[in-house]
Amino acid sequence: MRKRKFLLVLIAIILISVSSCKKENGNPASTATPETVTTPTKEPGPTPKPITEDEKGKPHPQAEVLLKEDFEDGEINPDEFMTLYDEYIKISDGYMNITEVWSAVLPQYAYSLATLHNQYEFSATFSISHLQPDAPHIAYWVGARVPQEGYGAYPGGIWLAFNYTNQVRVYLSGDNFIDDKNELIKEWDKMFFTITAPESFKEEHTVTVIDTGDEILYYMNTKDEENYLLIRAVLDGSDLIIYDKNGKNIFNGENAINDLVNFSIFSHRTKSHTDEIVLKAY
Ligand SMILES: [Ca+2]
Ligand SMILES: [Ca+2]
Repeated sequence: MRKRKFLLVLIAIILISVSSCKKENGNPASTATPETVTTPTKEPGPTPKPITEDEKGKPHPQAEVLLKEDFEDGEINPDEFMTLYDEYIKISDGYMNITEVWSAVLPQYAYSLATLHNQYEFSATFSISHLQPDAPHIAYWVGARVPQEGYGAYPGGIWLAFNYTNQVRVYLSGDNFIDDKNELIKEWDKMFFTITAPESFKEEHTVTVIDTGDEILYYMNTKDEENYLLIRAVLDGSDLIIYDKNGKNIFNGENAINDLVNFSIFSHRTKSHTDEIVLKAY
């Protein structure tokens, strides 16, 4: 018995050393990892505050407010927020009302993940008074990694689109959706799947989207929970893996999400009433 164990161990050692030799002598392309080579010699730069694995991806109690617009002064600070089609934005009594056509609002910030901050937390507090069934894209979209154009018609972002029901659409770009004729869907307004939120947006809620660099998470507040997790999207190279609140895998597909951090709200042909939008970081 002992002899056999010894032999097995010996075989394992030989196999390991053969495979490591192969790696050393093998394909040069597979050994080219400049990031790991240059990291130790880098000049010491700023580093974000420590964050635990448990804190990561959740709204952080000590997150710093970077930009905030509560509409109390009747206008949107153009140094902090970019607006698209602002002729449809009407501000009154501390609310931004967008009740016809569409508009979008984007925080303007020089994001710096991993050097200055661990994560960015973007939230919008809003309700919807457009109370009739129509197309899924008639909604209030909250986006992360949004393209420079800032709204849903351009690819690259991940968006959750809210309406007066509990049905929330998760819009994704990339070759992820096929129609009933088995053809690839290319129209921006049809590239989605549906999840169910615990409460509708007839009443006001706060939606918070967090970007940690490798994960994008959406939360909303409910009667029972301050931060109810709607989805957790893991950006794993070319793969996009999405989980629900219970950790159940609800989507797997192509990761066609932009690399650069950028957020937006895009009120599209609905009637929306926004109390405030806030960008935080930790
Ligand atoms: Ca203002
Ligand atoms: Ca307000």
